[in-house]
Amino acid sequence: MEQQLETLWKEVRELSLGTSVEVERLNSPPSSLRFLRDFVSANKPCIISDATLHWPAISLWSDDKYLRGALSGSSVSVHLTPDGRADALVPHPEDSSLCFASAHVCRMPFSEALDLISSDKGKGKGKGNGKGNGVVAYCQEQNDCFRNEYSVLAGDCEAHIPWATEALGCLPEAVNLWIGNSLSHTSFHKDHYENLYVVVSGLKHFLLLPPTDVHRLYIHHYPAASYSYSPDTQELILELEKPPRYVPWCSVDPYPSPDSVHHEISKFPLYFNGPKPFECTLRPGEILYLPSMWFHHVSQSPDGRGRTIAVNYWYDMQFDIKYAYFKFLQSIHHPLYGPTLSQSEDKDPLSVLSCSERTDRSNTASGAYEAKEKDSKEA
Ligand SMILES: O=C(O)CCC(=O)C(=O)O
Repeated sequence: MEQQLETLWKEVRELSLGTSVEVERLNSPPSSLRFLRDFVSANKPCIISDATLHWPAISLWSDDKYLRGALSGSSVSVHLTPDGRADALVPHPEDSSLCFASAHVCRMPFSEALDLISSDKGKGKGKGNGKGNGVVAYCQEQNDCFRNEYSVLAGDCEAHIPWATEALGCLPEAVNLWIGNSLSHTSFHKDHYENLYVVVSGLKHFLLLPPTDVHRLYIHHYPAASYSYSPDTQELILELEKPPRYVPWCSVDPYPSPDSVHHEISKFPLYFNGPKPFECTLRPGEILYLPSMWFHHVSQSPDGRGRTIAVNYWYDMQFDIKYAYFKFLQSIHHPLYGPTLSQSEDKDPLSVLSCSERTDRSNTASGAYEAKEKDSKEA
């Protein structure tokens, strides 16, 4: 089976995605027909340059006074972690194994959140807990937060991406805002959405792998844990969920520390010795089409004020034959892979929209929105 899977990874690149690690760039927005035919149906990413430079957000959101004034009465959701890695694998609080850690999520006045993101404390250099714990703040919540918490900014962006809406035949299910600093990282995962991702300020760096490469991410079950913040001690404490819950998550960290690089390569050879991930940096005014079920890892380089701001539009995906093929592929055991996802997680064939074996944020606290939405549709 090893050989057949390697052939699959190679053929998908040769026949459809291309053999370079670059994501195809379009100089202007495609027609809805071309977008549907060449990218959505092909489940293939692309970047559209000069797509949103006309949005008022591009100039207005670099002005702190404007943002603070417009959002002066608003409180927003902020994810707090010690090191900028939320929904990520970190050492277990009780032993040396890994657990899946969710951020401490709180609401605070927008100005306070912005100060925290831009300050030294917001960059993880604040008062520690003796174990190097600072606090890194990331304004985000994948629950349509742009249209809920930031509705006063609605006029600064388009409500939807017209050619994508026409191609996909629906309006976005959720529009989310992301404001982070250089430390905010999002670990490899996938989503069951067609994603149109727009950078407004700073740069976003994406690593992308197609769904056919699922075995290369070593998805295993990890015990769920979450951070809680104590305002008195200004510490984030990691606690395991009780009763225990297990989250299937990608094991690969694509940027291991120099100390651990050899160890990581030997643990995850299918990732490190296989085809390189697609790689791209998104600039203000550009849109990345990130197809449904593609694995993505996201990091960022801030603008002059220490921030990266982005808005993304999640459109419903079709749970069609591609999805069925993907689930079948995922169920195949790779000899180098270790234990596979438990098939018992997915007993009910009608539960495809709510099953917990999806390695995406529906397994996590921050993905509750997606899970809830999908479940309610299924019911
Ligand atoms: O910007 C980020 O940090 C993550 C974005 C992401 O994972 C998504 O849009 O699905």
